[in-house]
Amino acid sequence: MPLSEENESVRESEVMKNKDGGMMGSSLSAKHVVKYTDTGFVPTALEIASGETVTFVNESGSDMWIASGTHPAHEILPEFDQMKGTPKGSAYSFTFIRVGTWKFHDHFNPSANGTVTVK
Ligand SMILES: [Cu+2]
Repeated sequence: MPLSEENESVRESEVMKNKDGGMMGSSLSAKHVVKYTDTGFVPTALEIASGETVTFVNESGSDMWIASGTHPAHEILPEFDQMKGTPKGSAYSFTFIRVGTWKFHDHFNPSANGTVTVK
């Protein structure tokens, strides 16, 4: 089975900067999306600004439980934790405030993981 996992860095965050007056109130737009697939997260690493929201979309065939590292304690950013599993088609959004590099994973399948860097 050819597993061509070429995660070329997808840098949507660089392209979509539109913060200048802050008058649009567009906090609901899903600017940063991470898909959870049967082969893992896509992309596995992304970079955002503090105050931005990342939406994790479950496109896998299994339940998804997003949580911060380190499995199983999730202590690096405890509030970044879905706290439950949700099925295919569901989504979990989290707004990152704290600057840092935050590892995340699927709590059901911790080998599926990635990193959000907040600047
Ligand atoms: Cu976990």
